[in-house]
Amino acid sequence: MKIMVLNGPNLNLLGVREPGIYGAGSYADLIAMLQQYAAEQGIELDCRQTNHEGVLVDWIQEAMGKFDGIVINPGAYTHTSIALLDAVKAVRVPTVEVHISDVDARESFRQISYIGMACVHTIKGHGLQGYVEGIQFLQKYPGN
Ligand code: CA2
Repeated sequence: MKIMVLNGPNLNLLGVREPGIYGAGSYADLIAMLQQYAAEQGIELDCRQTNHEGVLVDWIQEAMGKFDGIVINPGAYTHTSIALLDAVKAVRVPTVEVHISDVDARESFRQISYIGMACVHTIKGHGLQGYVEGIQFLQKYPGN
């Protein structure tokens, strides 16, 4: 099983700032934890981070026909990007949206997710563990 894990803008700064909201774990810690889980489960993970919306669109398209699922934290593009929504709709690769923080308990502008309208599942407020839960959801997803 092959899963693409995508992180959007500023998530490379995890652990560096705002630990009260996003926790103390760094981006490197997150990837190490996910790769360890994947190795235990025999899953192939491809983990990528970018600050650029179009790069996320390119990567989602790349997953088509090559990956069994996508776990994505689109960062702030969650709340603005119809391009990401269209990409997930187009590729028909089961996609789980993950947010480290509980976006529903924050500013009202964080309570809209465009990409979420095309995702098979959304996980919010479970910290870095939410990414593992996203992979687990895809492991159980019909057809996988
Ligand atoms: O809770 C999440 O995972 C978010 O997707 C994170 C985004 C935010 O815009 C979304 O509303 C919710 C922001 C990521 C910024 O990450 C940072 C991490 C450490 C320090 C500064 C920013």
